[in-house]
Amino acid sequence: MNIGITCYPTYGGSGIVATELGLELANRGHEVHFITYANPIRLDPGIPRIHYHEVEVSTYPLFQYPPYSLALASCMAEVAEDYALDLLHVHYAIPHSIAALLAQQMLAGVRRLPFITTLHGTDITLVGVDRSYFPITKFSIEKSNGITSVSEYLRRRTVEVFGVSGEIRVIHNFVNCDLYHPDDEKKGAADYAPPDEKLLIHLSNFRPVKRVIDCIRILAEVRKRAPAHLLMVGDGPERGPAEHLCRELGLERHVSFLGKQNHVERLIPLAHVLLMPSELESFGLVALEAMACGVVPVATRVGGVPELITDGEDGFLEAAGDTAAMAARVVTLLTDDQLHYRMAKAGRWNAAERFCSEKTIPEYERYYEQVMGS
Ligand code: GMT
Repeated sequence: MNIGITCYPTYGGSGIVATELGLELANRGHEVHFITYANPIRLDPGIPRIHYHEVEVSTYPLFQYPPYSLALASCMAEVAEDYALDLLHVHYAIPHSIAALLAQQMLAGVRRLPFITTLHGTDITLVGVDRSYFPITKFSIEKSNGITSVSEYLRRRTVEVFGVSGEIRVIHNFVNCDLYHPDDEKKGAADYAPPDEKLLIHLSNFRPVKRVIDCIRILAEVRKRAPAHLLMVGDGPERGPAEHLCRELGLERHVSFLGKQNHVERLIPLAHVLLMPSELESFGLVALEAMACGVVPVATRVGGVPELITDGEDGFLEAAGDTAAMAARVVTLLTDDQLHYRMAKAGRWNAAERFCSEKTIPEYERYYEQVMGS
């Protein structure tokens, strides 16, 4: 198939899923065309069957807001025609879905261009419900030729909030279990902390919904009972406040802010525990990546997270904001090696059995064929 993929190429779960999906599809022999405003972060150049088309958004003094969605629609239509695309797959509804609809209409009479919208979370739970975006989000979802959501929770929310009556296919996020795997020796941890300190890790885009500051509070509690060092990976608006809190609590030496990292599969396995104290996650991709690496997630019981993590078996779930409970779970994992071993193994098993790319990519392929044939 010739597949066009549009996503936010920046540091966010939806862009990562779209990029990994494109790579896996190319690996299976499909031609994949990324249509984005920048090269997606996990996309290294020179990969066979991967093509990248940059959306250029010209500015003009009259435009207070450059019309990105229009430039995107034009680029989608152009690429679809030039490269005989069979299908567009857009990740994150706003504004990608409406741009795909425009591209489809621009090509009417020239070629058929069905499009699939994958809903990721904040496009429904935060941005989509905003009054200014609600009607267009609902419209673009209803006009999509196929809709998928990354969790059952998100499917339900979409039906509740937008009253969508058509099918929303749940295709859970996935992980490449060959790339993301445990490192039992964790030798690289010595680059960050002395040998008696185990590593905790947090990765996100540091937006308020991630409750990044809770990670610092959790570490402060944990260190009263067990030696630990925290790796903070990513960047965003909450980084400043988190660094400030570290200084206030005298934790500077025990937290490393690493900024945005491309090869997180090399960092995650160094840790013992992942902290994901989010207010809301429609899925929680980073928890899946951690489980594939044998790193036990201590997370919140929100959104679609319980579809991935079974509390007490392959991770721990607590209420959002309950940093004391999360800290207690972390201490248990750092001090009880047998429990940690059991839960790490269970997490790896869950990731490999239920969420590995070999299982999920064919689900997307089958859905593409269904949508193209309908
Ligand atoms: O979490 C973010 O802020 C980024 C956002 C995105 O769309 O880029 O992530 C959402 O999509 C991820 C990939 O499907 C999910 O794993 C995240 O749970 C989801 N985030 C939220 O629902 C807050």
